[in-house]
Formats: sequence, structure tokens, C-alpha cells
Amino acid sequence: MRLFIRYFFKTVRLLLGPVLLFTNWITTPRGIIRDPATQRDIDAATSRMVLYRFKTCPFCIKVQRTCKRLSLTIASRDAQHDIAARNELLQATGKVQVPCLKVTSSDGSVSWLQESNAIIDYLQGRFGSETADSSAEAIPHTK
Ligand SMILES: N[C@@H](CCC(=O)N[C@@H](CS)C(=O)NCC(=O)O)C(=O)O
Repeated sequence: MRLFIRYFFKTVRLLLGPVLLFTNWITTPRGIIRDPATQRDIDAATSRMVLYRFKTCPFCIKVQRTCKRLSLTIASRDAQHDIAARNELLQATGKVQVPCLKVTSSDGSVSWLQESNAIIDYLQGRFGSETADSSAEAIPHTK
């Protein structure tokens, strides 16, 4: 069953990848505009995050659209073609599953958050509203 799901998504990525990328490009959400000081704080927080992704993974695109909508600058690594990134992900989480968000806290501790919906909830909760606290580092599920 796992193998079936894996190949199913591989085929989806292969066949629908270009369509997904094009659709994503023409419907890219507009980023929210914040006052410069708030955006600076958020940029500082997101500079400690890395998104591991595959270019044509629909779940990764979903997360990247959230980043765009929330005006979050998060570095990304291609865990499909970049062997070092792939191995890093595998070593840290025990599996190559993307998207995965690596969050390094200000105390240096590192957490790995998997599942697109969990990542989106985390980003939305931390950066998504006027009252959100961008310095609140706690993440819901750590590896
Ligand atoms: N439920 C997961 C699904 C993630 C998923 O299936 N990702 C695929 C890529 S589309 C994956 O990591 N496949 C691993 C592989 O193909 O090696 C989520 O929402 O993030």
C-alpha cells in the first residue's frame, strides 16, 4: 500500500508537475504587507527555517503558497535532486517525506515538522494574524 501511494504521487508529480507549476505561477497569491519593523522581526524568525521540498510536489506547493500569502521568506532545499539535502532529511526524520520544515530555535535546538497541514497551521498560527506572536517558537510536533 505504501509503495502504491508512493508511485501514485510520483506519477502525479511527473504528469501534472508542469501543469501544477504553471497554475501556481499564474495564481500566485499576493503577499500581505506589514509595517517594516514587524516584517523585520518575521524575517529574522524565518531566517532560521528551511523548507525541504520537491519542486512538483502538490503538498509542497501548498505550503509555499502559504509562505507567499503570509510574506514569509523561507529558504528551501530540493530533497529530490540535492542528495545532501535528501540525506539530511532522511537522517533527521527517518524518512524522505516532503514538505518538511526545519526550525532552529534561538537556543539552537532543531525541530523537524512534517505534514503540509501541520506546517501551514504552524506558520499561520505564528505569523498569520495581527495578534500572532512571531517570537513564539514552540512547534506542535517535533522529530
Ligand atoms: N500527507 C503528506 C503527504 C506528503 C507526500 O506524500 N509527499 C510526497 C511527495 S508529493 C513524498 O514525500 N514522497 C516521498 C518520495 O516520493 O520519495 C502531507 O500532506 O504533507
